Amino acid sequence: MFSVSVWLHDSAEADFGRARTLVAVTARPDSNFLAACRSQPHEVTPVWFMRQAGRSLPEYREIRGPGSIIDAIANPDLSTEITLQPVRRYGVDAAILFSDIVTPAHAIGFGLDVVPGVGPVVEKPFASRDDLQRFRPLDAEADTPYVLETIDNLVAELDIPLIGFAGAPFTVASYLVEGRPSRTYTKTKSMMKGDPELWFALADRLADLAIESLLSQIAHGAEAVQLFDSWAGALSAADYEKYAMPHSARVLEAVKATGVPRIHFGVGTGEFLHLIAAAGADVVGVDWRIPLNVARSRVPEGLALQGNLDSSILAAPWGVVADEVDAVLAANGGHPGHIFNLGHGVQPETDPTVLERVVERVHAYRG
Ligand code: 1CP
Repeated sequence: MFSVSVWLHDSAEADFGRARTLVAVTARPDSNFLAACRSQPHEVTPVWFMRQAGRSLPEYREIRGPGSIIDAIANPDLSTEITLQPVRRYGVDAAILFSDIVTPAHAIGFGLDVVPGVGPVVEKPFASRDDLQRFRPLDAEADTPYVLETIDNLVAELDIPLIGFAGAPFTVASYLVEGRPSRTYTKTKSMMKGDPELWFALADRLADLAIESLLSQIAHGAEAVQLFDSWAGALSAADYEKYAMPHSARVLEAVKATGVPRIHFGVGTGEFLHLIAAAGADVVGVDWRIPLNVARSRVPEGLALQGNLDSSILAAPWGVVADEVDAVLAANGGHPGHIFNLGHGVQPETDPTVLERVVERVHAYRG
């Protein structure tokens, strides 16, 4: 199905004090998604949806059962099936691993759960220097064997690329510090500015977790990775640059040598898209707030864009949705570096048949 090549990873060595051998999967010549990630010519605009697995799919709700998503993630057969469900139904050009951005922190025993209908909840939020003791390096093979077994299953099964992912230090820190989803990020911002040394120590440990997790996912066959800094838009450009970007940049730099395309995404980051790009991305994720032609003017030549249909309009009549799909494609103007996606994740109430039609329409487009 694909060929592999072996890399020795220096930054990981620096980060963990030990050498790592990585297996980087070389591009499938037939993947429109990987070609678009590299801004290379290809036949059809590729499309996948953030949060395509789970949530809105009845077949997901049927097999998932009640309880924490953490238990589902720890079950490789179940996670494999959930990852495959949207691939079968929608005919998307990439699969995204069924896991969560808090999986590594949970795996090292930080003491968190993902509560249905709420999201990540931390038993004892990160608040002081003493809490740094609750971190240890992630050993992905030993701590998250279920994630890697899921990837092994998927790589054997899929004929499209699998996207691995991690949460960016800022976004994961926001859960650990606030203790639960937040709208204001009051504690996180207070720590950032009130005790920058503690903040940088926390963000540094979260960068380590993300690096180890991403490298292990790539070693097992993930052919692209996305760094989710979903809540980075809560920061001003200046604060993002000072307090968040250096840690994300370290993560993105650490996976660069694998050659696997790196997608970097945050909501509300239009005003500092140049920084999202400068952190070290091959593909910049764009939310629904700015058109792709404007986004393109804010990132360097040669970078691809991913986005950016407003997920909230998917409930509108089909004619409206179709026009919005066309508007996204028109704003891209036929640039080869475009991966069609939503501006953020699929919302739980989305009718899956609308997403099926979106995929058909994107694939039928000849720009
Ligand atoms: O079954 C459930 O418990 C439903 C909710 C759910 C699901 C399906 C959560 C809880 N996580 C997930 C899976 C998940 N999370 C995936 C798998 C792939 C897919 O669904 O297609 C991915 C990529 C994530 C990543 C994730 N988790 C992000 C980044 C993506 C984004 O939407 O910005 C974030 C911010 C989280 C935290 C999280 N996990 C779950 C929820 C409800 C939340 C968000 C909470 C909040 O609003 O802060």
